[in-house]
Amino acid sequence: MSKCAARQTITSRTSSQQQQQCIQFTGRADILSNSRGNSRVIGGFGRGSSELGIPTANIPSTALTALTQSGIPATQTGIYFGLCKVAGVYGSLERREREKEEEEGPPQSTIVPSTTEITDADATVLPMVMSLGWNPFYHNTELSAEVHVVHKFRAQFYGAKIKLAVLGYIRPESDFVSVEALVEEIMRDIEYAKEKLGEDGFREFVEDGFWSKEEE
Ligand code: RBF
Ligand code: MG
Repeated sequence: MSKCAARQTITSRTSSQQQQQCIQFTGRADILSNSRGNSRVIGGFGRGSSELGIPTANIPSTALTALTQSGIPATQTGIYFGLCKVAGVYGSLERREREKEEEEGPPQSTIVPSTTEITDADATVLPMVMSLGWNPFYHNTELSAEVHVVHKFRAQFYGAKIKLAVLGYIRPESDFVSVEALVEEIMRDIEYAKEKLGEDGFREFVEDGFWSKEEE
């Protein structure tokens, strides 16, 4: 399989109208370590783990460009599902104070490098759900891509390389009345993703050569 084959069976959780669109936008997003080194997991808004209990790997905006160039237009914001693999060395995250009180977007942070490798048990092909957009619930002013990996990792993986195959569209982003309602919706996204990834046409991607390919 060289590319995500057109799968006529892709459905959205929300409406049949989306159905047409997601066929068009499924594609492989290979954003693993390229020569610009811009595909490492960075620290984000700091809400994923603490406030929602749903940790997300934040994809740097530079890598977002690669993502959008390989099939997903930046304008097609929403929630997607697919597979992902985290590998290589990781470090810890050091937060810097905000320069200005009114500054928007993610706080400045630095990854303190280390030589610790992701364990083999964590470096497997895993299900993921991805949010691409503006997080209307939080009124973000910056486009962001965040990946929640459906797996219990043994450690945080800031700075690690992440490889993604975006396989389908789930729903558009929405606003919610509460954090609980947002979390509930994300839980439904995860269930939907697991179900879809077990189906013919998706299951095969776990074995794809894409995952073992060495990157430059
Ligand atoms: N944020 C929203 O404001 N609206 C959403 O519909 C929404 N859906 C999400 C779905 C998934 C699968 C994930 C991982 C995140 C989603 N988020 C959404 C983003 C969420 O607000 C964000 O991960 C946290 O605020 C941490 O930055
Ligand atoms: Mg996060």
